[in-house]
Amino acid sequence: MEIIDKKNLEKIKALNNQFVLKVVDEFISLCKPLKVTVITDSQEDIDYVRNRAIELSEETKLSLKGHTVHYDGFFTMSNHDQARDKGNTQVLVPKDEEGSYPWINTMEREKGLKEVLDIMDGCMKGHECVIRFFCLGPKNSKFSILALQLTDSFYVAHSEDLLYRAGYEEFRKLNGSDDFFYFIHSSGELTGKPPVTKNLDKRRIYIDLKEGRVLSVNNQYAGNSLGLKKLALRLAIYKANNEDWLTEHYFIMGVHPKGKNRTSFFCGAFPSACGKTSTAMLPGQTIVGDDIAYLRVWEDGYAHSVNIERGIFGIIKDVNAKNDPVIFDALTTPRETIFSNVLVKDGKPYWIGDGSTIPDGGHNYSGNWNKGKKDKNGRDIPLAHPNARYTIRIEELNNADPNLHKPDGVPVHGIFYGGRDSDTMPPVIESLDWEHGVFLGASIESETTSATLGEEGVRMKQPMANLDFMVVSLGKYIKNHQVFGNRLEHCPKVFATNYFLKNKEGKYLNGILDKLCWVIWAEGRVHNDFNAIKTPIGNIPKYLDLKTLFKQYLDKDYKEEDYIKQFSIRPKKILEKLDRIEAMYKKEKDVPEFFWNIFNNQKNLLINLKNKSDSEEISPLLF
Ligand code: OXD
Ligand code: MN
Repeated sequence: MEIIDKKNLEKIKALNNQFVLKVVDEFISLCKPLKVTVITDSQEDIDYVRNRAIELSEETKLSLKGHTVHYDGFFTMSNHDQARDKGNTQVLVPKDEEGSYPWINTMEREKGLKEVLDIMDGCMKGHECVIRFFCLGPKNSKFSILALQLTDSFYVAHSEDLLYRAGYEEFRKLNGSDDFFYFIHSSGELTGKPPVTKNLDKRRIYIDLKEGRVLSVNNQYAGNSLGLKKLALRLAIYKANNEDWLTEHYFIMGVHPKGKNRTSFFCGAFPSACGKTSTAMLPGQTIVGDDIAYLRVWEDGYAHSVNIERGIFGIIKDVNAKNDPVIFDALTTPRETIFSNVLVKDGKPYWIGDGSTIPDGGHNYSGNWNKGKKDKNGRDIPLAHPNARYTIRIEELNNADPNLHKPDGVPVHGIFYGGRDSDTMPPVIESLDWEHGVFLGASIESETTSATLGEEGVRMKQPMANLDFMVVSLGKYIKNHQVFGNRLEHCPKVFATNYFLKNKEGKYLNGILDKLCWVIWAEGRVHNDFNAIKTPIGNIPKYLDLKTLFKQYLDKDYKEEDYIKQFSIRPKKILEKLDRIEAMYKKEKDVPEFFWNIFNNQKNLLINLKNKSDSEEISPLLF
């Protein structure tokens, strides 16, 4: 502890928590930083983090007040640190469990710890290490979990300040308990200016369930580095699924139908880069959260949910004034905002699909950039990375929901599950009941995107958009969903959405803002405002209801022929999907019976439908 000066050590000691001291001592000794700085909830400390990120060139100021840009490591279009690294993310398990979960990367705990602790030995040499305390969830709330972060990246520490609630004072209230998560992160050896991680081959993100901690090294991309984001998500999934609540990859939004004087709250899980944030930020609605929620059965008979975050780390690609007016406005006005992996010219950020005229040159994640620049493998380097991001606070937005920090959270009236599916499912369907809703969520498929490393456009299974973070068996997880809903007096209605349906020529069948109509329709269904058409896979909207909603909300004339194309049921395609689902779930040991009952029932109904008609697409008007 010699390297922590008296003032900083006093800040830790004031917490009266032996476990905090132990963790700090252990990892400072291992990582060997030059200096240690402890950050409390004081404005002075928080400003220090923001300023250090700039002094160290991890962030650079842009023209608009409060705006900065950060870059993550980049060597080539296929070797970079611009997305989540699923391959090097491992869940540490007891020896006899290694390799026994088909969808989870597991490694024997002792072996994994040895490997990562070896890599971490001296990883902070020459760096300043910052110690931060946060609260995952609202303060003074039954939902919340505290988190301790050690990192040598001021970009990470600054991002967490935008994204999470400060928790130093909450740690004081712990009364010495060791009931918190902790995260040790190091960018490792750095290269260049701005400084980026050099040894990407030694990037590791190891999740130690037993200790409630994650060790992450040789990376900067927030999905890998920020303890409180996807790393805490995994620890919380483990905790929730071994208790009686849920941790989900959900946004939470308030839906405000015109002329109704009511608010309904919806959660929604979509894989990364599938329209999740842009749903939560739809015009006329309010946002509670865009990424991660904790849910509990509440005294009023509803499930209540809280956003464990208070900010957004959103994908910036295709955010423009036309398609995402609310987000675009937030990003083009002065406020504390970190842009990452975008193009900068004369202090202004540019990104793919921003609707502006792109300059021919500037600075981006590959250094100096000119139109036509290629990596050393001859691949085009786009002006901004497709997974370039922005980080902002929700409470500063005009559309922030007033319940964001409410310790009781908000009641959940409905849940959406969505994926990137070009040819199988209609834009929106309503489940027949809760268990069918769990089945729909568990059967989400989605084509891969640039938010994770690897090839794009490959169809993958994405149960509840949570498979990347799954640290318990899928069977147990699905079962917990079933049980959770069955405990509720007021069960949320479940909807499956698909914003990405295309025609045979590969053209999208819907406009980007059409999702507003699906959301408003779903909200109306919760309150019995609309009738629906029952099909074997669930209930779909009636044409005339949608026609009215399109006019009212988007001022669009929604044509019946478009409705028919979008809402036709495709038994052949859906049966193929069921085959894929079957193959997946057959590999799991403990899939609950209700899942197979629904599966078999759906399959029979679809086979009947297919036998009745020669057409691959059955018009919604025929049901
Ligand atoms: C995210 C992700 O950043 O899911 O939210 O990748
Ligand atoms: Mn996410």
